[in-house]
Amino acid sequence: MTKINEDHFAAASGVIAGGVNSPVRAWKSVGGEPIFVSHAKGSKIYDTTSKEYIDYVLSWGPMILGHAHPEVIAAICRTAQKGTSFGAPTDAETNMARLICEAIPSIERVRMTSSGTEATMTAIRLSRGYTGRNMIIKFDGCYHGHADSLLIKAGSGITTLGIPGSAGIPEAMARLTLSLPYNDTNALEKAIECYAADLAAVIVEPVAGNMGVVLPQEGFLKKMRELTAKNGIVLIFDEVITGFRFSFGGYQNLIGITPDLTCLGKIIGGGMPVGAVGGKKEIMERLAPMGDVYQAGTLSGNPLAMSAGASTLKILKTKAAAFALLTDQVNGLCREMEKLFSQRGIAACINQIFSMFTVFFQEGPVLDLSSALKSNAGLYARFFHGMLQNGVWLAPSQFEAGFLSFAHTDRDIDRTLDACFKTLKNL
Ligand code: HOZ
Repeated sequence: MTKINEDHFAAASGVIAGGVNSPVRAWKSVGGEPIFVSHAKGSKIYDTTSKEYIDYVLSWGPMILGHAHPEVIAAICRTAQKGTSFGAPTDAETNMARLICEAIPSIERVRMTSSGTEATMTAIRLSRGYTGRNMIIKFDGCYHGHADSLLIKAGSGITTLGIPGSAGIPEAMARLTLSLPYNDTNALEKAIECYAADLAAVIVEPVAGNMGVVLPQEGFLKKMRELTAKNGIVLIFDEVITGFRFSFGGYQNLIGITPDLTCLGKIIGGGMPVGAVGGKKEIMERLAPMGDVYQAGTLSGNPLAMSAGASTLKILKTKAAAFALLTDQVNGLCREMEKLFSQRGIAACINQIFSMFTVFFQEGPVLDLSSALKSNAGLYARFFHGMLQNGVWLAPSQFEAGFLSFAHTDRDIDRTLDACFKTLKNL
């Protein structure tokens, strides 16, 4: 790492708590000090010394079109000329809501927020208000933002830092959240049998992306839908990461399972701060001002975010064939990397689905948090630094997802494989 980057972190640490505005960025689990970014374009991100990296973090998922896509930037600039926040309704919000409702049929009504955390927090409150019950089920290693009810055995920074949860959450609150092993249908069945009358919601990442990528096993989500429907429990799909990442719509469109509520974020903001909660009209209309469940936000439906999001979604709508090609490209990358690991005799397994992947340093399979935690995080850290030195920017944690964009080229893939080859030689 260059002296210049160290200076940036030292300066930040003097005024920002921990030097970062979100914990995983601090590189605590891979060691060293975080590289500061100056700009990004397409598939590349640049540090403050102008060193170029091929970016597989993509702002943790949103930049599916690549960084600074010209149409998205033009839309933001046009909008900015007319004012950046009104705190009053605009047609841009209706336009955005229409795009979402058309793409994801389970969403009959939507409410925009400024982050995924606000979306999941609202979904939980709404479920509690709607059912008149208090308890919720989540799954170990799933991360649904940092609202109190959802930080129990959470993935992302909580898993990265190896901490059980967060201080500051009243025990009485924590007791209302049951966290079960991901993919464990029996545990879910038992918990619902025991607590059905008290359960307001089951919330799940239908593809887990915050303990590394973990795929739902056959029948897990289907059974979840059956059990929740049978017991009057609201099923919430957290599609903040998966929404519009695999196709124009949610992962739910592809698997034919209809949740009651869906949380969105990331891609629908085109790189601007956005979240959304949507679902059945009957539940959504419990939100104030029509209903008795309160939720609000000065910057909700912000014009800049709406223009970046709508222009991103409009471009994605035209990319049905390109989504398939992107998956082929990621498949190719992951299979070639697997070969390199095996040639070097390094135990690694790659979980991949469409354009999301994680290299776990272990034999696998990785099906839940406890199996993810068996990974050799120290080896991941050395791999991360080696790749970085060779111009590839991966997530600074074993327990996060990698992403590709439509801007990644075959040359990027070749360069990544070359970086991988060089890194593994010295691992
Ligand atoms: N929680 C995010 C990853 N799953 C990290 C957010 C950030 O640091 O920007």
